[in-house]
Amino acid sequence: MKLRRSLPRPARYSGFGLLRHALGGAPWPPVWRRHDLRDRYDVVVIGGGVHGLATAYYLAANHGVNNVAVLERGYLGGGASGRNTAIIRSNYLTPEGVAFYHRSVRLYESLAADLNFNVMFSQRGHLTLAHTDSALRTMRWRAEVNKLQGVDSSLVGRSEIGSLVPHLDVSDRPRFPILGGLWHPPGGIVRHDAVVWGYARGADAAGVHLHQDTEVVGIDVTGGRVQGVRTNRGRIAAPAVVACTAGWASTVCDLAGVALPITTFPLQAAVTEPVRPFLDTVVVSGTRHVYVSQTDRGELVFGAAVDPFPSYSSRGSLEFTEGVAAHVLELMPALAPVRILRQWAGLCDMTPDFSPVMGPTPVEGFYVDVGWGTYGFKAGPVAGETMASLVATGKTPDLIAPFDLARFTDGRLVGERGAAAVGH
Ligand code: PYC
Repeated sequence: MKLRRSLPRPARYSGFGLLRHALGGAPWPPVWRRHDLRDRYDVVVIGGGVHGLATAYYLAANHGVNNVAVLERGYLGGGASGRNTAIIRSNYLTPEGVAFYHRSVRLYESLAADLNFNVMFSQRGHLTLAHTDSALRTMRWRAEVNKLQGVDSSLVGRSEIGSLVPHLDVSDRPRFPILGGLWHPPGGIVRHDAVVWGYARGADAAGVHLHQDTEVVGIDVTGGRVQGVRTNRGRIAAPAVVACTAGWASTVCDLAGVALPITTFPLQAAVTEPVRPFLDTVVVSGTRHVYVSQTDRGELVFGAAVDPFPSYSSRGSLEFTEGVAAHVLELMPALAPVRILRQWAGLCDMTPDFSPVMGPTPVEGFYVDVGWGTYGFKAGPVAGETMASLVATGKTPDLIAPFDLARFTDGRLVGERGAAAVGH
């Protein structure tokens, strides 16, 4: 905390300053700087998404470690951080998952103030619909596990759902009528680019080097210890290397000889033309394989389950669009005239238990923050905070101890399938 207060603050704008930039043509100062690649850093973070940037930021802010490089082969936030549906929640199923994501929601709540950057976190509430008795049973279970950890979640019935989201069809007409739901008021959505830019700006101001267009092509390991990385711009020596990649975690970790139990699947999402604000909750239906929220611009964001086959493709498919439209219309028939504007896919590194892989690896000095499946964006802040603590102190924080790589060989899985996302 003491160190955090002594961090240099990024530029702050007065109302007049904003006007001058907006109307007067004064150039905006860059949010982060370019640097030459040093041939040595104390920590190299692979991946310039929210996890990598948050890890670098908290290394500097909480531990005073700022001789840090974040290496991103494309542009900051151009991977999974820019290809998600920006849903934030902590209503998980396992005590380990709930505690972990609860901390993330707490960090999101103060993030705009901490970073002096408006991340547009809107805690509008998150509603998961149950269309079957077994789904209701799982939701009751989740609600109880949540409450035990101080997380606000409860089971709600049809009439309450009808008042929470008036456009939902709560009648008996649909093929799978809504029977009830899990209501989680602290859940919501955030502006994903703003989270990336806020962490990038904070890390840059603290002295971290952010290197875009810098691809890691090799990880040097000698005698079981990491020595550094090789990039398309040269070699960097580093006693600590942290893999914070999503979509390519198994190929990146393979460079260090670390095998991961990960299979990569695309997940598609779409956005509609803007319509008047009418939906002020996030609505999820596992049975219907769909989730819907409305952005501040009025667009509806639709997401689905992962595609049914592993792939590294991030192209959209007509099959997805047809499926998601049909499922949304079953839930909200009034949306029939609304047109889909665009769609995208992100890559999801799925683990067998639907929980991430975080912590040290058999290669000394090489750490992983991977396996983020369909739940990575919401975990960015807590993943950064805990990984930074691990790297700086050498001690694994309690919050991430259950997610270690060894659990797959020791048989200690953290089965989060029932709450990780929809319909996998
Ligand atoms: O876990 O909330 C979630 C989620 C939303 C979209 C994909 N996963």
